[in-house]
Amino acid sequence: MKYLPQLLLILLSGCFLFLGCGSESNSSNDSNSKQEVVLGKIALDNGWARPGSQQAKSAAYLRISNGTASPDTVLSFSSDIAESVELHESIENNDGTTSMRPAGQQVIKDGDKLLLEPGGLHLMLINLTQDLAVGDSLQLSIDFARVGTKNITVPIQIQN
Ligand SMILES: [Cu+2]
Repeated sequence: MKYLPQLLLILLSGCFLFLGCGSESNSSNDSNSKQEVVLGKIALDNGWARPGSQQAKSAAYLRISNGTASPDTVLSFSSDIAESVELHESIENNDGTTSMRPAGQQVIKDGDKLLLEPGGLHLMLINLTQDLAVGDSLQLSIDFARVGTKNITVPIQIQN
């Protein structure tokens, strides 16, 4: 009975060593796989959208600035007032007219900006669920591969 406290101590320290090893290996696993620390942030600003009628289309514009230390990819767009949102680019045809086509997935390098503005890249808000008049606002959600979903509320106006 005299040695019981010592025995407990040995058992306990054995436990701590074991736990210590366990948690160490866990944390190194995390940093190798899923856990990723994002420094800086993705900023959305200069947003606005054109007026439109229910069931018709509108266009929205904004600036996306990648202030993080790594490139990020824009995966998809959505809005609270449109059935779907597509990224388009305006192009000038050979006959001088302009048209637009879906733009591919955009990668924004660290420190870089993606500009969505009239005559260039823009968001097409398809099948509006309500009328949009000057003075109204709508919400845009943007899904990024690294930083997740970012939201911005933009005003309805005629021109920026
Ligand atoms: Cu378009």
